[in-house]
Amino acid sequence: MSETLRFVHAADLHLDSPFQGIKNTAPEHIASELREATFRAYDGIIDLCIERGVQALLIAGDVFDSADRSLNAQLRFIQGLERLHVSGIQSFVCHGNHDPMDGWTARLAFPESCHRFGPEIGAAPLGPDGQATVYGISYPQRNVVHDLTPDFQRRANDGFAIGLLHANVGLTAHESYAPCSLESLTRTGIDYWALGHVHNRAILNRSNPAVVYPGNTQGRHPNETGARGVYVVDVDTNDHPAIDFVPVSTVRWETAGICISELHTEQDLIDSLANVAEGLLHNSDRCSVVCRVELTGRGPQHTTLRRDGTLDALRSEINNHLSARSPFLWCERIVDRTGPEIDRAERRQAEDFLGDVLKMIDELQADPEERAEFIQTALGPLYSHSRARQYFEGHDPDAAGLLANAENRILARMLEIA
Ligand SMILES: [Mn+2]
Repeated sequence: MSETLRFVHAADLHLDSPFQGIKNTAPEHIASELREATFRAYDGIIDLCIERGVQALLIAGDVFDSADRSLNAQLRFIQGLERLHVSGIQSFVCHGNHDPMDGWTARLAFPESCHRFGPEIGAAPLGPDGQATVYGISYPQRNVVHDLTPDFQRRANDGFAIGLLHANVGLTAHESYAPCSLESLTRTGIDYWALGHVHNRAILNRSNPAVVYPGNTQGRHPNETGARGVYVVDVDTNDHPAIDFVPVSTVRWETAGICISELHTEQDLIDSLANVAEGLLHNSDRCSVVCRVELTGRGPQHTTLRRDGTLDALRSEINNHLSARSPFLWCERIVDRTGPEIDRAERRQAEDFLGDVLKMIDELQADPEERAEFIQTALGPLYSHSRARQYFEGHDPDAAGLLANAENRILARMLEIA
């Protein structure tokens, strides 16, 4: 390649995500800001492309949150592409499992500079002199169970070759979303794999070929924490890509933990929660925050936390102070994993049933392998259940956490101090 190339690689915009869970509990201004969040992130990407003077925007699938995409989402998506078009920036789009081609699509006019890939692998030139070529394919329907990469093959006069694909690299064998491997991606001769599907950003390989997931552009639930964004990619004259993350999300999901062992009064508990919430908002780079707080440890406040209505009252106390600010913080949930204050060491020494249980738990906690086996046996029926198992695929249970939780429940029941 004779000239340098700059593009933005985005994926998983999930435009018009409903944020269903929060919508029902949060005040109107927060619900509407969340409803707008995926669009604001997208508009931020368009601004970024124009500010950085890139040649192209690549979007690797899941543009829309559902196959039954709203007209509003489609119109606003095109508005962004139009802004790029006016600035002389090309766009390349493929669709994934959330927005496959058999979903409802309005017949709308796209700008000429936008290339949308169909259900067969296609190629399109990038740049006025064909300095790069983009290959891509869209999902015809939600499930694509085979590896699509063998049909991608670069040609000699492609320039810098980019593959735009929604796919699962190197995960479980039973994946329904175009499973492939680093080896199969490398065999194609493509220089940069602009992937989508995995929502946490990851650079699986930096070059020859670069294999990159930018992650989603706006977190949508408690497991999608922190800043979310896109990669700006600069390809030098030796075809080496420099890959730079730029956040675009306007609302961040965060989780925080508080240990109650040193909190003696209810006021201590409230102050500690307020400090943690202020800290999250302070460190959010001027983004709004939706947070979940987990309370752990043993202490005198456990009995207060177990009283009806306590968790709701604590949550309201935080939200009354911080949800009206701009940027706002909204505590969506406080999870109580605390235990009663007891002299555990003494109980453990006792020659009784509870002493035996605590000794057994300690042995399991000290041996990760035994512990995992014990928990797997206990959860076996759930993991092999014909309907439940799909929700657990690829998720190992948090054995230590489950066991600690079980201990707390056993202690609470047996000592009747819940
Ligand atoms: Mn997705």
